[in-house]
Amino acid sequence: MSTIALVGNPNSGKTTIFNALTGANQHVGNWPGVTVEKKEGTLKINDKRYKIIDLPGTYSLGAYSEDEVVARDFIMKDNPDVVINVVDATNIERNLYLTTQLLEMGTKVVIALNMMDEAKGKNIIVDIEKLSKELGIPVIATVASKNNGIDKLIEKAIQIINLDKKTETPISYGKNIDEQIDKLKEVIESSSINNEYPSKWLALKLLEGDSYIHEMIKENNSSHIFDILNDNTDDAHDSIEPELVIVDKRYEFIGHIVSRSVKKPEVEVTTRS
Ligand code: GDP
Ligand code: K
Ligand code: MG
Repeated sequence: MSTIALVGNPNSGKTTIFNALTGANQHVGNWPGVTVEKKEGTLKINDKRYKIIDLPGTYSLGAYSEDEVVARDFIMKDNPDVVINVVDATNIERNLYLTTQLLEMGTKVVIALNMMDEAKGKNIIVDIEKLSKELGIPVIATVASKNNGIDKLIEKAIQIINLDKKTETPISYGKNIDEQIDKLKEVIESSSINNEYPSKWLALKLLEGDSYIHEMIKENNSSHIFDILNDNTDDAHDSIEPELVIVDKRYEFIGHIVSRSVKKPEVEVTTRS
């Protein structure tokens, strides 16, 4: 049975979409080892069944909370066949930050651009086709609370499951960090680290100072990787911390895309003399 995971910021509409897809065929439990709620259900379309997972709402996929680790571990280790990334259309920039991290993971993604009714009310105009083209992944407009766009969304998700190609939208973090990623990637690949995670992603997380991945590498007796990491960070000593550059470049990537595909009303500036 293929698996479809719902990922998105809190209150973006994940559970509304989950309910629309699974109806009464759902089950609520807990993720092993943590108190985070696990919502699972099934969807039946044309005699085919799909497992639907409602992942905890997060703004990021780092190691800062149990929710983030549960969500990213599910994506990395359980390999859902496709991720539906629910994006709140009234707050596109912030929501796309999570999207950039899904793209970094190399997972198949389709965006449900939700809350389109509220976006309209706020005069936010989205060029869906352009947004989709710039991100390199399908974008479907939805109003989940009115069940609008859900059929089209699931049709697109299933279509992607059946495609061979993985979605890859490379984000450049600048010459310096891109080179460090490549170097670390090579070392990781020639080490004995488990390959549950793609090595390029591990390299990125190491540079970000991800505590969970650092711990995993320590436990793998691969501490020689830290020597390389330290060497690299020494080289770049005069520049700012890599994790700050990485965050910055993600926002730069988003800003570039949003400036081309989203029109918002100008904020009125009142001046007094
Ligand atoms: P989650 O935290 O991502 O699971 O978000 P929920 O599915 O719980 O939705 C948060 C709130 O937004 C709920 O009150 C929903 O009824 C509402 N909601 C969901 N989708 C839409 C939408 O497209 N438009 C509007 N106006 N409200 C929505
Ligand atoms: K909620
Ligand atoms: Mg929810």
